[in-house]
Amino acid sequence: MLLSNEAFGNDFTWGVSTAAYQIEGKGNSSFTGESIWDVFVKKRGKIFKNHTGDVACDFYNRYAEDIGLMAELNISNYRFSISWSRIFPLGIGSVSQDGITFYNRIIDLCLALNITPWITLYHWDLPQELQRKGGWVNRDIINWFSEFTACCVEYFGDRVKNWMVLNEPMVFTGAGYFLGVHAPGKKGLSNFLAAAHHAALCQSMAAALIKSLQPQSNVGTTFSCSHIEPHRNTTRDILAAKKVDALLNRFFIEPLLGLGYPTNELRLLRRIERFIKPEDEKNLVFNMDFIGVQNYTREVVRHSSFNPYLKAKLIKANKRNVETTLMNWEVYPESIYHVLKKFSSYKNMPPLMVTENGAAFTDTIQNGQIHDIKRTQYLKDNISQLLRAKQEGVNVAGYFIWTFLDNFEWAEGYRPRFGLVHVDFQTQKRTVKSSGNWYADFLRKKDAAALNSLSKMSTESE
Ligand code: IFM
Repeated sequence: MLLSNEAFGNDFTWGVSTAAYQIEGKGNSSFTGESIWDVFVKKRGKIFKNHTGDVACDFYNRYAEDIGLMAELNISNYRFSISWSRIFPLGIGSVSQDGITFYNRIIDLCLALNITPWITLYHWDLPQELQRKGGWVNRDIINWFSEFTACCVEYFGDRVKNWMVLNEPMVFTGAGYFLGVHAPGKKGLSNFLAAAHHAALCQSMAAALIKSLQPQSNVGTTFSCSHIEPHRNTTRDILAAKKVDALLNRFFIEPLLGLGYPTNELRLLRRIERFIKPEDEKNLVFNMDFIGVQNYTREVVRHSSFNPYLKAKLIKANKRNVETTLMNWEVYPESIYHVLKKFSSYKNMPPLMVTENGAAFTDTIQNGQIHDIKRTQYLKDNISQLLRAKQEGVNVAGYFIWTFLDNFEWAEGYRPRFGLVHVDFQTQKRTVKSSGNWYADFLRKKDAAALNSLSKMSTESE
């Protein structure tokens, strides 16, 4: 069956996503403050081959060329994040006009090229000055984040309507404050639970703040989600899968919907109570305009007595004899369908948007071209599963590919490439991959369909 965007309707949002630290590089701005990632990448052994985001895709200097390329590829929605330390070099206090100017230029160029900007406020690059005070573990982050949010709305809200508060709170609190494998490299249950609770509060309270400052805005937040399956159909594996589901999928959405943290399935979450103040329960709840779900794979889970917290273990994809991406994530397109069904089954769930989906595979350049057949197939299969969910009544309103440019993939450095556009990190040359051309073509058909229906309307009215 030929996959066409027409099946999704004319008001469906199609786009691409990026994040500041992964593409911008420091640029030549001497007014930018340090972020926790600037510091973390300098610690030896934390990042693949000690790569850093110092230059990345040099988007800071090349944004005009890149956004121009986006327009050439018929991409009409661009989700990007604001680097907090470019706006507030010290995290709070005085605003850097240089940072404001940089994002103003991006927004203005997008609008001039008919690309709608979607801003993510926090995609993991906390100002280092705030980490010195404890970062997400310090409850003062609620005030710091409010100041940053209000500043972004004040400077950009005259042209930007679409906001995403956090990118994947489970990942930045889990990897950054429990496992220590992402910035700021902190470990332990107590750090994690404090950071997670403060992130959950910032998520709802910043959304409420945006709405109060800009009532016509479209506000959401984004969650990493995976379809979870037990390894075997045994009571122990089923229980283990439920616990992992509570942690990976339910932890942040349920308090936002007024259901509280999923402590029944995951008793260790009860320890979060010591960070909860009386007024928090109501402050955790907010009626978002949309919920962003980000899906790449599924997880298969078994019971394990070696894991003291969860009594569960994820079975890595390379141990399961399945097709994998360079992240060692199983290629399993049905996951996006299951995740959408699961999220839409909550009462009062606002419209869903897939705010990230994509894959890293080995790309080879032959005669100056990259035929990334696997990535193209991955995208087609995932979009087909999205359509399946939509046709079964799931209220899903958009889809953003992760990502536009090959970029800095956090602890994995530049090794896994997710982009629709290849970046030669020596020369900064951009080459559109065949997946990028396929997406352009897929989106172009939408224009053709719109033109057809317009010409049909004008013929009918004659
Ligand atoms: O690159 C990341 C992104 O920053 C957050 N979501 C998952 C992507 C792929 O790992």
